[in-house]
Amino acid sequence: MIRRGRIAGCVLAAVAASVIAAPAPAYVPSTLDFLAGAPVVAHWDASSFPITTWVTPGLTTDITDGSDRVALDRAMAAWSGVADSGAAIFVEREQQVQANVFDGINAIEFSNSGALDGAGFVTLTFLLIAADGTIEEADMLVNDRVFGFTTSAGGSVGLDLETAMLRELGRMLGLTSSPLGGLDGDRTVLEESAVMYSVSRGVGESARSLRPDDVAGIVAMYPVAGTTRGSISGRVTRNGSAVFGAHVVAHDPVQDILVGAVTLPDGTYRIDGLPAGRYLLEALPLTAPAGPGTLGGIFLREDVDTSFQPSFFAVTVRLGAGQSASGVSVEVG
Ligand SMILES: [Ca+2]
Ligand SMILES: [Ca+2]
Repeated sequence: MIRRGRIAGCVLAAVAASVIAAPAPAYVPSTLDFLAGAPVVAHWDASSFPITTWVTPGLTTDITDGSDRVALDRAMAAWSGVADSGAAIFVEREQQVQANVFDGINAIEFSNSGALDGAGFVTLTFLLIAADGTIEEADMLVNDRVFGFTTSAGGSVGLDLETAMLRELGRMLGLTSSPLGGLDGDRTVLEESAVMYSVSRGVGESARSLRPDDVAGIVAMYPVAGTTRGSISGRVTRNGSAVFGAHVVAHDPVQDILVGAVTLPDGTYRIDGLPAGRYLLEALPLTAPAGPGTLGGIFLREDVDTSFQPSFFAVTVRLGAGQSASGVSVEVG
């Protein structure tokens, strides 16, 4: 049985797109919520790598010097080059393609169609997902009609294409929005925020390299044998009962690492893909602009608890290479 999962992409400001597919952990793999039973985590089979894509010839009409293709290739190389992850994706050819057509081709379509007039999304990713969570195909639609793109980071005109591609490729690989990040006073995205942060970078902002949360996410989804990364797991409770939807953030201030996960309905969380380090942990409610709705999937359920007080864990976890720490739990108020 094949179900079509549609995952909202890089939406400037909060546009509530219809979402079938969606996730679990601050990096969050896309999950499907069939309501009965456990969530299904969307993922590519290891044999799918490297994923081949076809892209619209010449990519965006805003850029004619070929730097747009370079930007896309660099974004693909960033995901493909993560040590400890088996994920890989590349452009096989430039050819006219259509996104959201499940034809066996992973298409990246830059569209200038008039049908996009007034459309608020920058990019959308469409995943074809089998009932067991296996991603069969991924298409990306880029709204070249409404939005201007640039390859000059920090420019005052246009969205940085490499930044947009890096984020949306994460969705093609099976990650969804991460709540790990924040906005500063003038509403720009904080530098250290995950590439997959719920709020995408706007004009003049860029994030061309993966943050530790993004790296942990792709490693957690597609680990290679012998990885030296470890995990921290436990449970968040309130008055002894499970807290669903708590964002648990592991922070190593010395190495400047921030990686998070979100608790499941039973209150448990698991942060995989962690480098060795000394981690402080905090449980935070999912709040705007990275509220539960931005994660989709099971986090659209009504029993996500967003009303508890942010709480530090009593313990600091010293995690050695490849080690796992379990039972790291906290009671929140
Ligand atoms: Ca396709
Ligand atoms: Ca354009």
